[in-house]
Amino acid sequence: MSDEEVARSAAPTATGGSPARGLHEPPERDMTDGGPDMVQFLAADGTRVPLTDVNSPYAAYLDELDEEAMRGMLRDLILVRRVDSEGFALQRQGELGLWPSLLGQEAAQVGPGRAMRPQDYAFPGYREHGVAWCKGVPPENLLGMFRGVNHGGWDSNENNFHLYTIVIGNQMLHAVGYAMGVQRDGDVATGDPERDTAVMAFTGDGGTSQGDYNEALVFAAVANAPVVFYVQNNHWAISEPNDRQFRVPPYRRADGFGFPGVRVDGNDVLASYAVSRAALERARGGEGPTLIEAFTYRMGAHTTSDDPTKYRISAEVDIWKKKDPIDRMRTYLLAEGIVDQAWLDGVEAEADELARRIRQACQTMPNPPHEEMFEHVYADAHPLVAREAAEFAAYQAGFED
Ligand SMILES: Cc1ncc(C[n+]2csc(CCOP(=O)(O)OP(=O)(O)O)c2C)c(N)n1
Ligand SMILES: [Mg+2]
Repeated sequence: MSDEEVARSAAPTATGGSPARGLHEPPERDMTDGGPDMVQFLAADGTRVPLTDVNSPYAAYLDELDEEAMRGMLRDLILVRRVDSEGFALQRQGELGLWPSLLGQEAAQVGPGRAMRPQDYAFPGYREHGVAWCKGVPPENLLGMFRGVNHGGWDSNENNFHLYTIVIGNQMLHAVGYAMGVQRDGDVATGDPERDTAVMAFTGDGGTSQGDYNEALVFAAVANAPVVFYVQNNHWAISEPNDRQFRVPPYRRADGFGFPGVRVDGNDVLASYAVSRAALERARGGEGPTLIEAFTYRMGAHTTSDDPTKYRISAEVDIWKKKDPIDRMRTYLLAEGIVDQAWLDGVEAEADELARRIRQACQTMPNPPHEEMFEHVYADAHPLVAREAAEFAAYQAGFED
């Protein structure tokens, strides 16, 4: 039997419960093909896609990119992947309780991350390590929550990157609320590029099924809020595939809310950058929301607690391996002579150093005082929390040392 057949035959007993669903049978249509509406500039083999009606509206943003910026994009992709693999390793070595990997989604995150201006505010889910990187959040700060030593680990307002949100879709409402605040502060459509502000809200394909998501889109549309909804369609919501999530793809659903929707190749950093630039400029200019669906793939498990061989076939993963976001940008820049092997070796050395830094920061993170868990629950003191904190202190005091 092939690996795939073995996995298939093992699935019913391995998943347990009743009735066992077994491995997901992909629908007959090719779910790995983004279709003719998808904006793409870099094909999977690293060659430039000719201009078409679909991608040409975004081409001007790429003309602005000089060689330094292109190299910066590739460097970000490589370093972000290293941050991620270090997070994964630290979990496996018992240093973190959990790690949600972004493997395969680097371009889907570095594109919008680099398109945002410093004043733009990002509202992430829990997998947006690449956006965090581009917004300037030190990667070691991402680890605290997954090590269980804090509830966040960074000041949202320092880099305009909100704390991770585990409650699926919830951050979409926070983002729209913030964007409506930006509107009321008058920081939209002033024409001042340092002042005009957009908000970017990140969620996944699974997030689009949540009430919060749909409520947020209604509010944003009606308020004409300066927000960009960025759905990373990585094709899986834990073990739920796209075909159990929607019949009409996320980008087309924007029409029903009353604002533009666009599907972009999330494994193409140039395309995800250019499409994000356009949507952010629309928002800052007072033209309202845009929905971007970044068509990508979750190459790894949902988190380190998950085993995707229980529910998806390896053939699907193999198809996506050939669409790798880093390989295609590297191939393109090598062919154009924008980078060479010496430059790549330099970035690899930088990645090694970064991994060392993250590891050391993780292993030396102090355990917080127990009382700290009662802080920041509410903005102001709350009698119930105060009582619980006092009870806990009394309990702790009951121990001899
Ligand atoms: C409101 C809510 N329901 C259920 C969960 C459990 N849960 C955690 S991740 C997840 C799947 C999310 O999938 P998707 O939005 O596609 O994001 P991805 O993990 O693929 O990045 C679910 C259901 C949760 N965290 N919050
Ligand atoms: Mg998903």
